[in-house]
Amino acid sequence: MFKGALFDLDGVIANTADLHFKAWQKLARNYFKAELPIELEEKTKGISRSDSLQVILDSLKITLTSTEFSHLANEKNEIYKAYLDKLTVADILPGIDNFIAELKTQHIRLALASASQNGPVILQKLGLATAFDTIVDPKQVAHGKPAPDIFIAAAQSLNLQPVQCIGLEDSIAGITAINASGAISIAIGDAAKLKAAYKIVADTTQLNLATVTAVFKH
Ligand code: B16
Ligand code: MG
Repeated sequence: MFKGALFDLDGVIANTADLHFKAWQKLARNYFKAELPIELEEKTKGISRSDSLQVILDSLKITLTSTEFSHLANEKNEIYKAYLDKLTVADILPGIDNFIAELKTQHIRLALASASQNGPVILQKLGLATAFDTIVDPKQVAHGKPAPDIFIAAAQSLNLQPVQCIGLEDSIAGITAINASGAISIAIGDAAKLKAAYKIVADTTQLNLATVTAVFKH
């Protein structure tokens, strides 16, 4: 039986993944009069704000000074935070509340392993601030997803080894990170995209103790 659950946030606990891309689209329209190619939505999922901006600039073939880069990254965050204003408990993805409750009945420890610097604020708005034993600060890890650092740090924060944990993710970068950490990866979303995961469920309603216990053979 596993002892820890390492949760991604955007796209796993709440549907904020959509809001991130909406904010990038608005930024690109405002500053570059550009429409972002839809494939950038997946390419920016799970990776840090600055890595996402770089992916977008590369796609648009735009070079910025470091001052301009920081300004745009901050602007995107302001747009995103305005979207977060409306976030409430009702925005927790279906099934997540029950899943967390089930994990707690088994004394499984929970860590947040989100790339988002807005993670603590979002958990507060969702009424989940006390649900997690630990929250990893993404600024404190050397390499962002797809590197394994944040999942290794999340397991360590629970005094566990990654192999004693499951990791839950909606992004390709996140699944790569979990696999490299040694934890058992569980993907939520499109099976064709997330095929590197150990187990894939179509949506959060399918996350439950029985399903994740069955995949954990340790
Ligand atoms: P912020 P996750 C990630 O969150 C998002 O998937 C990604 O789109 C975003 O760029 C990143 O957080 C950084 O977010 O700008 O709020 O610090 O999926 O790892 O929970
Ligand atoms: Mg995510």
